[in-house]
Amino acid sequence: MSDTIRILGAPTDYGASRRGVDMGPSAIRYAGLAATLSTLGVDPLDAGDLSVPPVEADDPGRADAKYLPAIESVCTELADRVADALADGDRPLVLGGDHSVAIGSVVGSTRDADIGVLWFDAHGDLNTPATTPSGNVHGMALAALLGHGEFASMSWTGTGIDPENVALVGVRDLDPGEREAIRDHGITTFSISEIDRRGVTSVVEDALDVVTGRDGVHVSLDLDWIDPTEAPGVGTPVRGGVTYREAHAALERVADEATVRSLELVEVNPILDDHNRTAELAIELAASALGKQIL
Ligand code: 4U7
Ligand code: MN
Ligand code: MN
Ligand code: MN
Repeated sequence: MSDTIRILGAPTDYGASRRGVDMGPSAIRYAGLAATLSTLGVDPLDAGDLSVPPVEADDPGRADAKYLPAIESVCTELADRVADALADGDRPLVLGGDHSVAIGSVVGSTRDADIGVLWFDAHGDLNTPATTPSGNVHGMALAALLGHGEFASMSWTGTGIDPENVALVGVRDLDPGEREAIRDHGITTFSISEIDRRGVTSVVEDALDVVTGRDGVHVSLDLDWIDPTEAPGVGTPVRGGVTYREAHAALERVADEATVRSLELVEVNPILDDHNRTAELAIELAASALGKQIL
């Protein structure tokens, strides 16, 4: 694999309840993404933003999966762009956008490979249209990728990923249907309480045991995984997240132990942010995941 990181912006907020994450790619670029990547000795190649179809804001379509056709269109294009980057020997770095864009990133990353998926999030993202309390597809992204419920019949979300190759890290806000999904499908899940008890390094090492050993790992980083005092610019903040250093320690372990095949930074909402600090943190964490050395 070359040392080129291909940046793909996916400026959509159709999967979220609050507007603003569609400006995530701009905020992350503005915070100095390309310059930071260059200091790591990798070549940033900015492939620009995907086109996002305009939709009528007051017509989300079905209430149990809002804006689903628009999300399908974005994710289908994103999957192709991610797969193309990998076929050219570049590593894709996807900038969300809300977490529904992960459906495109992971579908693209698995197209020609057998991968593990590491999902850092306050939430499980394991709802389906039948269990969702909100109708927001960003809360269903992982369920879609695993083909749960109605997603089993949607070919654009299909990955064939085995739930045994997925790890959820840092969750602290699950809905009843998500708990059931974790139990029924045997998805390895490390709660924030387990991080409290055992420490983030040991927990992430266990998560890495689950996801490594195949062709590479997709790292999905929802910025609401981090405590809102450090990452206030997210649409669905949940108190009690990992600290600044815990987040870095986790991604440093990822860089040490895994082949990061594809990476995404999602749910940055500049409207709710404090002087772009959440976008800055997203970049720093990407640098740690890509092997930034302190010494
Ligand atoms: B994110 C929620 F009900 N579970 O489904 C839902 F709490 O990508 C939140 O992790 C989903 O930010 C959050 O709407 C999705 C809710
Ligand atoms: Mn999420
Ligand atoms: Mn989340
Ligand atoms: Mn969120």
